[in-house]
Amino acid sequence: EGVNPQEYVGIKIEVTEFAAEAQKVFAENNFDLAANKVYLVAATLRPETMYGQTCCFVSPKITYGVFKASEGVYYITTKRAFKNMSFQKLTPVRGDYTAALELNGATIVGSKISPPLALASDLRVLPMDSILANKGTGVVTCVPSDSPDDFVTSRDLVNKPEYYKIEKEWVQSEIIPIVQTTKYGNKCAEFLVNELKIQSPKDAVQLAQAKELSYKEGFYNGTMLVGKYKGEAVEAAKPKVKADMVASGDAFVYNE
Ligand code: A2H
Repeated sequence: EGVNPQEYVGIKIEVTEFAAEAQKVFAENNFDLAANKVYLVAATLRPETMYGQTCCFVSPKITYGVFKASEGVYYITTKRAFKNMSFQKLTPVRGDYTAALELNGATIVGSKISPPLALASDLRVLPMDSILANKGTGVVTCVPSDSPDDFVTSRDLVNKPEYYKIEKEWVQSEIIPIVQTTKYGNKCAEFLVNELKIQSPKDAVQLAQAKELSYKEGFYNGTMLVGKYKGEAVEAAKPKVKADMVASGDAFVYNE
């Protein structure tokens, strides 16, 4: 972790139906899923792109905690992230980060979700091997129009469903344009992945470059194509979408 604090927006993604494996773990821990709302909390730097969500990524290599956030409300994040939240007045008891139960990422894959603002429906939790355990919440919401990592991971999932132990149908194939850019069109991520000839989610060096280029172009030369701030510059729309999501209770600001 660097010297400068990083501000993320924590997006609350409701899990509407857990995968069978996960349901078993909840039952074993006497956790009543019918009586509580459980959200995956995804850390993002691009709240204005949330219209384009197509799935939510977790890592099969990460163990997540299910933590009480308020009465009847639980968050799924890494222990590290919830610990940080507990010192930022985002949880019921300062410094309390005891999980109600733990779930391996692999057991959550296939769960049905309902992400805020998403234009697509019937979305699922899918695996992403490149998620880092020591950044954000360990949960990444997938926006394949604007994130090169999300685009390449989604493409790999469609091409190798057996390898990833998923159903091909769980991957949303349609990419909805969210931001119009000057240099890279309205599917920035796909454009840059092709331009830089990125083959796999493991091409970390080129992906970092694509991420940098798409982030800058989207922020400084992007225009919203959808939503309440359609037609506005991304630079202007971004803080407004963030504020709206925080006000509606769909998101919160989280620092690390
Ligand atoms: B961003 P930074 Cl549309 N491991 O959100 C790997 N990646 C992670 C992560 C983790 N533990 N936690 C968050 N991230 C991703 C949206 C998005 C993002 C778009 C475009 C670019 C982009 C949708 N995914 O990120 O290392 C999250 O993906 C590129 C800047 O803290 C988060 O924002 O700079 C971003 O990486 C945080 O990256």
